[in-house]
This record gives sequence, structure tokens and C-alpha cells, in this order.
Amino acid sequence: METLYPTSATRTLRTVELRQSLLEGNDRQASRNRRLFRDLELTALNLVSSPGSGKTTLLERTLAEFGRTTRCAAVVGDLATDNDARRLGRSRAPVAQITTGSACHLDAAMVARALPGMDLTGARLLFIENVGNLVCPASFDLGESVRVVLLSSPEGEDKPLKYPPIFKTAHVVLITKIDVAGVLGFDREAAAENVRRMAPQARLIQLSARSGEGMQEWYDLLGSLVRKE
Ligand SMILES: Nc1nc2c(ncn2[C@@H]2O[C@H](COP(=O)(O)OP(=O)(O)OP(=O)(O)O)[C@@H](O)[C@H]2O)c(=O)[nH]1
Ligand SMILES: [Mg+2]
Repeated sequence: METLYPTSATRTLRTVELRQSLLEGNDRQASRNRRLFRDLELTALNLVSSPGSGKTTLLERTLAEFGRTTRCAAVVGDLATDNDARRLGRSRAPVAQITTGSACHLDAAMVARALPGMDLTGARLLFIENVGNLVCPASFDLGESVRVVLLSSPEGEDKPLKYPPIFKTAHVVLITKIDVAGVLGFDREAAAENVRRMAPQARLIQLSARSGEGMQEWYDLLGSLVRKE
């Protein structure tokens, strides 16, 4: 007998179609963002990690130190609160907060909507702090030219093996909070090996935004990303 209700197969098909068109729409907006960043001579970095791995702390220190000589801007995504924008707003950098409500990642349209409210005059780097999540942001291109994935020592060495897509799309992987690696029994060499296995294409830096170790290597990398006029 024919059913009036969609079968699980048609439901799955529709879900796949919807997801595909969502991602295609996002890719189109990401290309427009990328063109805008190029016209503005702005290098955009998309920072992705689990909640709490130290994205905002890294950016606070980066804006205070690297931002002294190179004008930077930041867009921050969270489900709720403008806490991170307020933290980053203590610097001289233009900062915008995107509150996503229930969305577990930023998309290219959200970033595009945030840009007109910022004074990007003279800015050379745009940091986009994504919503803390190692899964969903992997599929959403924001128009960035550099994707930075953070893995902090409290999370454990195995995260690259458990969340391959995000690591496979990384240009840079930062192992953060290395100041507490010893006390946590976090094996930095094992973590680095897991990163190299899942993200052989990525530049790997180990750092602590608290102690400052590794920060100069990060700033040297940022310096090399600034578009030359
Ligand atoms: N020991 C140590 N703690 C750190 C370091 N960086 C950040 N933290 C601490 O880790 C906690 C989370 O840091 P945040 O910078 O807020 O992390 P986040 O990734 O921005 O978090 P969400 O935006 O919520 O995903 C805070 O208590 C920080 O003080 C570090 O290098 N070493
Ligand atoms: Mg944050």
C-alpha cells in the first residue's frame, strides 16, 4: 500500500539535497568574501577548535603584541554572549561579534554581514574566531585564505585522529597551552605525530599564549601572511 508519509529513503535524499544546496550557497558567498578580502589586501584567518582551547586568549595576546605594528581586525562567533568581542575590544583593533543563536559554526554570509560595521582601513589581517566546535566548521568555507586549527593540551593527543576533516583542511595547526602539558601528562611529541599523520600539509606550531613560548614563531608566520602592496 502506498504511504502518504515520506519514507526514510526519500527523507534522506531530501536531507542530502538540502545540505548540498546549503553548502553550494555558502561556497558562492565564500568566493565573494575572498574577492573582497583580496581587494582590501586583507589576509583572513579562520580559527577553529573545540570550545575553550584558547582562541580568544591567543588573539588577545596577538592583537596586543603583533597588532602594535600591523593593523589587525577580528570577527568572533559564539552561540550567545559578546564576551569574546569585549575581551578583544580592549585592543585598538576593530572587532565584531556574531551571535549565531543555535548554529554550531559561522558561515560565509554571517561574516559578510559583520564586515560593513567594521572600520577595516589599513587592516592587513582579519582573524575570524569560529564557534568552538571541531566538527561543523570543517564544511563551511568563510572565504579565508588560512585555516588555523587549535588543539590544546587538556584535550588529549588523540583529537586529530578522532576529528580528521577539520585537521585535513588545516593550513596551520597550533598545539596550545603547552605551559600545562607537563602537569597534565600531555605527550607533545605524540600529539605532534598525530597532527603530522592527519594534517601533513599543515604548518605546526606549539605555543602558549600564557607563558609566551612559541609566540614569536606564530608572529613570524603572521608576518609572512601579510599581503605585500
Ligand atoms: N594554561 C593556559 N591556559 C590558557 C591558555 N590559553 C587560554 N587558556 C585558558 O583557557 C580557558 C579558555 O580560553 P579561551 O581563550 O576563552 O578559549 P576559546 O577557545 O576562545 O573558548 P571559546 O570561545 O569558548 O570556544 C581560559 O580559562 C584561559 O585562561 C594557555 O596558553 N595556557
Ligand atoms: Mg573564544
